[in-house]
Amino acid sequence: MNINLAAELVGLDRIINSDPVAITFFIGYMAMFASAVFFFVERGSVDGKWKLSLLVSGLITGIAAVHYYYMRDFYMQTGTSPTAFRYVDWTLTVPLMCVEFYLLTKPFGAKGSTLTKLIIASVVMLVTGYIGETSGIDNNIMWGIASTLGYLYIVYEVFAGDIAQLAKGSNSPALNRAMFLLKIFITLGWSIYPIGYMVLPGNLLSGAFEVSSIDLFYNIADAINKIGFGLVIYSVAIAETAKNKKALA
Ligand SMILES: *C/C=C(C)/C=C/C=C(C)/C=C/C1=C(C)CCCC1(C)C
Repeated sequence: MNINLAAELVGLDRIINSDPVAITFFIGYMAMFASAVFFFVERGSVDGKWKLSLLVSGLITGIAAVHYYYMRDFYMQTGTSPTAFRYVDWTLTVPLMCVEFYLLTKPFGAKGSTLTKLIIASVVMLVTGYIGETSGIDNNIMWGIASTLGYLYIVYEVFAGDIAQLAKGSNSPALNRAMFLLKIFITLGWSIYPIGYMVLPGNLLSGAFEVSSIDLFYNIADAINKIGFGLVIYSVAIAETAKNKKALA
């Protein structure tokens, strides 16, 4: 059997023909997997209360790795967007990112109700986004707007709401720097997703990019946001652990 035919049968021709979407599914899978291993192992080198934060970072990237494994296969076999897998992944991982904000501000009095509000906002954002992506050309702008309201609520909580107020109570430079970076992630990093969504037929950027580039936007955004978010938390955990060791010595 000819090598190209064999490759086509398993969908590998997309990689051989250097399809950028297929390549980012591959790299995304490996990067998520490697990051999950890193966060799980590094749990061992941070102080008690940070272990849970690193565990959550490991779960976020680990859950994403499993979904990328399936999404990559789905894309290779069909050449279409694995939208359902994508949203299952986000429905699990975005609330876990809210948990990270909660854990960071818990020492300064974060309550369960703050976490609940963030999780409700993320579910609103994702359910309406999913309906928008699957309900066809006529309504995706409307659902996109509804989803954006959920997104803006999360941004509000982190910039001016409970999370912002609580973080002010901390006098740790490492935590303040982390909050600053996480704000950049949720404004610039997370804004890549609605830009990808706007490439859908009938939406504001339709025609500006190929439809398949939606997955390119989402794959790049996922790698930046999930791994970057985890690394920011890792860096505060390491800094705070070192500070405690010094204080004890
Ligand atoms: C790890 C996955 C993350 C951080 C996913 C974040 C997803 C979003 C911020 C999605 C936002 C959307 C809008 C704001 C409007 C259009 C529909 C969405 C769901 C793409």
